[in-house]
Amino acid sequence: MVTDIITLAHFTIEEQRRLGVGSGDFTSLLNDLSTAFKIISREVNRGNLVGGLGSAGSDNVQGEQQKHLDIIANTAMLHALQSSGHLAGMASEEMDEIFHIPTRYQRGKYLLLFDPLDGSSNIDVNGTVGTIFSVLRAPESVERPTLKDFLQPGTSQVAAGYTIYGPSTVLALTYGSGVHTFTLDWTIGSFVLSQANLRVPERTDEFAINASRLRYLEAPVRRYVDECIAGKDGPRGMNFNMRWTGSMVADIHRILLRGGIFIYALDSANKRTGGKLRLMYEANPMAMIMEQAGGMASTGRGRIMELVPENLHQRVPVIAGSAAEVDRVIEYHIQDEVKAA
Ligand code: P6P
Repeated sequence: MVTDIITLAHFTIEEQRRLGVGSGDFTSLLNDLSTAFKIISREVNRGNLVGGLGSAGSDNVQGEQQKHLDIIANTAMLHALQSSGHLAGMASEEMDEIFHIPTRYQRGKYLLLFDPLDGSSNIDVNGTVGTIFSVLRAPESVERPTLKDFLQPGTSQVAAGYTIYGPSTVLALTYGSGVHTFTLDWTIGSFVLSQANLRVPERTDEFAINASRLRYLEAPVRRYVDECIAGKDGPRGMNFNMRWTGSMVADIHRILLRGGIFIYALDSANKRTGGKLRLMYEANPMAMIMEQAGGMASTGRGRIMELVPENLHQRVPVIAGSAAEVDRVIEYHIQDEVKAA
């Protein structure tokens, strides 16, 4: 029945009742987050019609060229969430420093970190992009959080997820009891439950890597990728397919739904910066999604969510997806270290 729908708010309230947690603050924060996602989806969908494409003529803290939509998405997040009354502060890939909640608004107990428009290099060619977010608890009785209050390991995340702006706008969300997806139904203006308690398929025949980086890879990762490419005549005895969209949200969402392994490892070209992807608002939230869906998320040498952050925009290697495949890459790292010992 078309009326037989479960909205994001309804699902969250029921889940909190089932889990015996929550005071409604979190449901209200999610509601404000969903407002930001709707605004960003609208702006992404209108693209050039509102002058949203192209470069903004500025660089972000990463030294990367900002697109108009990067700034539009960042502003949408700040404006929709600063007055929620549930945040003590925010941090964004697009801002050097943490964002303090203006004194005219009530503060709350959560910290929100986000990449407002991941994969935005694809936006000018109508590629899939997304918003990645991570929710932490602010330390008790902290009125005005400082940077150190944000630097918590991924295991401290209260909730995490992403919204992918593709043919559909889909929110993937976890607050520590499974991963659930919600599709934006524009006809009623609500995110509607599409799948509850998703599980990443344990095994896969797909891998995701930027193949132009093969020559930079460390031995264990290079071994894994070469074995996939060798196919059924190689050590794996099966053929693999490769997908790389240039948008982490799109690759992780595909892996969440049909399995796979996402690899942006440490390599000789990015070793100086520690990797490419950012720990606080890309790797950690995606790691929580993967682990809550039965997958894994590793640097190759350790669990991503156990890293103690040293700075807000810190980069890390990311090897995430189907457990059996991530496990194999970790095993190759161990074998490599034993050989080197
Ligand atoms: P490359 C987008 O810039 C991003 O941060 C991720 O979304 C994506 O997976 C990766 O970088 C793509 O990197 O080096 O292949 O362009």
